Amino acid sequence: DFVINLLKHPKFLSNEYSTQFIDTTPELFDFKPRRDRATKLLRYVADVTVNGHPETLGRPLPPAEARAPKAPEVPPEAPPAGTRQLLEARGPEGVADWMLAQERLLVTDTTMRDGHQSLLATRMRSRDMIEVAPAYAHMLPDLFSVECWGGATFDVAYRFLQESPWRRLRDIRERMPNILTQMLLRGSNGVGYTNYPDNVVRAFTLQAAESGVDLFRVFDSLNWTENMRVAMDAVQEAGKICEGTVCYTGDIADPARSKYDLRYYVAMAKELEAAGAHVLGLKDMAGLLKPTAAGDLVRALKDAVSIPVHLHTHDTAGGAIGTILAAAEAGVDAVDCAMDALSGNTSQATLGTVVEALARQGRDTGLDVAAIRRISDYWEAVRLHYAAFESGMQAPASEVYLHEMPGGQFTNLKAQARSMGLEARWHEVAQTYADVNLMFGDIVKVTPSSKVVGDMALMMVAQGLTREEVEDPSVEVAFPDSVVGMMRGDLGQPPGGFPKGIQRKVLKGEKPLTGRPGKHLPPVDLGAARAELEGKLKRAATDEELMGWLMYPKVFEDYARRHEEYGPVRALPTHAFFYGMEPGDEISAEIEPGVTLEVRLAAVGETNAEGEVRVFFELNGQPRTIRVPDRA
Ligand code: BTN
Ligand code: 3PY
Ligand code: ZN
Repeated sequence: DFVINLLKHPKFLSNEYSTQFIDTTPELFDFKPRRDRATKLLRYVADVTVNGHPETLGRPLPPAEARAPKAPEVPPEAPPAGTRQLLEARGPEGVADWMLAQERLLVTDTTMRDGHQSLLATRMRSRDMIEVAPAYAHMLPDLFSVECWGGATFDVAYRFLQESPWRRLRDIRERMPNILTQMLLRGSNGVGYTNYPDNVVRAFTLQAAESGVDLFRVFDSLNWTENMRVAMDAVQEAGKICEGTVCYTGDIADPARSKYDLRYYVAMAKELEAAGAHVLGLKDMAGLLKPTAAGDLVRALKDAVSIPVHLHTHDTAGGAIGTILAAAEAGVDAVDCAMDALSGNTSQATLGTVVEALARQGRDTGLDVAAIRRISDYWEAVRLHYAAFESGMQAPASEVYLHEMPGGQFTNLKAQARSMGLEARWHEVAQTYADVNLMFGDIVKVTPSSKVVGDMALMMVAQGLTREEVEDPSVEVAFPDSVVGMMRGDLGQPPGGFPKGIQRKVLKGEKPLTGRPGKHLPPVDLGAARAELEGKLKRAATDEELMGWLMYPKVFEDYARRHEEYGPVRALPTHAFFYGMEPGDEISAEIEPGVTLEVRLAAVGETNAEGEVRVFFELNGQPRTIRVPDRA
């Protein structure tokens, strides 16, 4: 290896070689297979410093005043007991009974999952969450739960952030041992975009429980209870809290949207209770639930079921606080909010504001507003570093009542529109999204059904197609694969089925499924799958890795390959991860417990004749030089 490195070295090739060269050129010792983690990380930082990060190129930069976020300090002793200890002592039914007995309004903090999914295209890195987890444990032990896993965060962690979602979960759990961790699970779609075989859904759910999830909010993207049972059963098998969830769409007060009326929601709530839900989730993923409707709906649900009701809503139109206060008045047991600095607009209602609104009243949350402000200050500093992923939404918008896009989809769809050159035509995309919904029979739009509607809407705007043209049997239309899959029944069945005309046109004569997709998908041989994965990795795979690969084979393989090349980039501060370093910058990266690298960037050289740049670091005080290609 040494000789090969020497022979290939540009200085050697260019005759600048002397005997001193070997001593002054440490990269000669960077044998590829044995390259250590520190060198891999330096290579990553050097590469991003020279070439930029593909995800942030051309996007707005963090403001100059952005500093390293500093989480509030916590005392060395263990944090006070919380809901997590309640679950351990009394089990999931015990937690549900306890919820019903509380007079105060229970609160979930969604900042680490839906908050950044809805505001920052899901791009928040684990390090920013893990650093503040102890502050949550010590300063807000009365939170009901912290939603920190699932939904889109799973694949984004592997795909764009080059980190393991499982490791994130274990780290948060360890540093926040007293508050329930909560995840969003898409029923038979797992944390993916289509149905998986039943045994994969079960194994994934059990693994999530094992790795640290306490409360599972399980939903189905077409509100089909049948398609939620495998996941719900697995949560119960694991002894964790099963929040069976009904998704809210339309408007119960609008007779034109009678498909989704009060009776519809009550009927589904009863199905979920009968299916063994410990808690009933009411998931208003787009923020369509208006205050008066919230009061009526919560009263009806509380009458219909005997399990606690947990409300999730979004502030897209600016009305979430009104919805939450009306629901609290009507007796809802728990609600979701996001820390102030990551709240509002497509995210959740503002946590501090909800707490203040209810203070010294019957439903006082008991949460400490000073603690909320301090933790929110931390999130404010974190958010600045994600400027590249801001949606540009400047104000709440009642347009959501037209398009009904989930908050968690909004920033992602906008980014997709931007990449297709359609950002300036956003309001057309929104109108088309609404048209597609009606063309598909007025369906629940939440991942993955919302992605299908979004794909179709973008395609129609890009190609200038109207709903009438798409529905016209004589107009040739190339439908996106996701649309074909949904019309075929791959995601299950919406109430009343899909409209026959459009279904026939999309399927071109193919016969749709009407049963549960999981019933037709053959089980995966997990032993054989592991052997295949281990063959690709050329090493043993953990159970977590196997589950990551089963959910997202290609995304996981790419992640694993990059991990070989760049090492534990999760340890880098966010600014260094997305922008590299400037000469004089110093960072710390804890690459494993107790092993911290202190990195200083000394200088960046000129691009040489071979198109390479030398980047000069100090690593724990020792000089290190890294060469990277200049691809700019
Ligand atoms: C990603 O692929 O989006 C995240 C992993 C980082 C890829 C690194 S960034 C430095 C280097 N330059 C690239 O274009 N890719 C790698
Ligand atoms: C997701 O599934 O990611 C969602 O946020 C749905 O609201
Ligand atoms: Zn949401």
